[in-house]
Amino acid sequence: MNTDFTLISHTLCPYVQRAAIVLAEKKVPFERINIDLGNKPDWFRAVSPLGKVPLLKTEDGTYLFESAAIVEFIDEVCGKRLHPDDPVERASHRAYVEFASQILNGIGALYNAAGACEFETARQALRSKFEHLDRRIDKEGPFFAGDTFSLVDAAFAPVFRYFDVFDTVTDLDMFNNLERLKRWRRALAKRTSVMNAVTDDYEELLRAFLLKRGSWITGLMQETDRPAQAQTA
Ligand SMILES: N[C@@H](CCC(=O)N[C@@H](CS)C(=O)NCC(=O)O)C(=O)O
Repeated sequence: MNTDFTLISHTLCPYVQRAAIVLAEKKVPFERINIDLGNKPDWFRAVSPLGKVPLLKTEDGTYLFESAAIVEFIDEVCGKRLHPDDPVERASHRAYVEFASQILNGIGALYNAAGACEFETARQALRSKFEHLDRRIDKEGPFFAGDTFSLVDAAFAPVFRYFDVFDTVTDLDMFNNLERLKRWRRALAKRTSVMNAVTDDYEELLRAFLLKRGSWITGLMQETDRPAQAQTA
């Protein structure tokens, strides 16, 4: 098994987490290099066609880009397959990995929303996608396709992680009454590969990132933080 992989990363990137989770599921050791996306190094610009992370540097020095291509490559060359054998099921899993990417775009729309209306529109759009997922995921769980962890799980774990921080800021009513989804979220949060895909200071870094947005959620965070600041003053 190839153990000479380098994952070019950013501390908060959910797409990087997908690759880190799949590498961990396959028990493949890898080096992780975090780069500053606000000040991209020249070497990174030279090897990243879209200027984005993740990149996976393989043993022969090839830089792979796009998380979907990267995780499928890892799945093909390392250990037991996480993608289903059945072609229809596999195509459906690929589509739900893309669905997770669309939800990540929706999360971006939520945290970038400038005002209450925009925020509410983004919230509702996300909620309806989660309602669809709650109907689609396996009835018994705990994962997307039942008791076997798949690439769809690796794509959704970073999605749910955002809500661990959002939940400390405001009640988004995102998962209320979506019992299968809540069970899935809990199962993913307990998974070692998922826990280790970010550093211990992830929540702190995400909070700092959100506080700098100057968006509607930034205001909500400042309101939530105010009583604590007043107590310590
Ligand atoms: N479709 C890409 C999305 C990757 C992506 O958006 N990465 C972000 C960080 S989470 C990035 O590198 N952004 C830098 C930029 O756009 O300049 C994938 O799946 O790998």
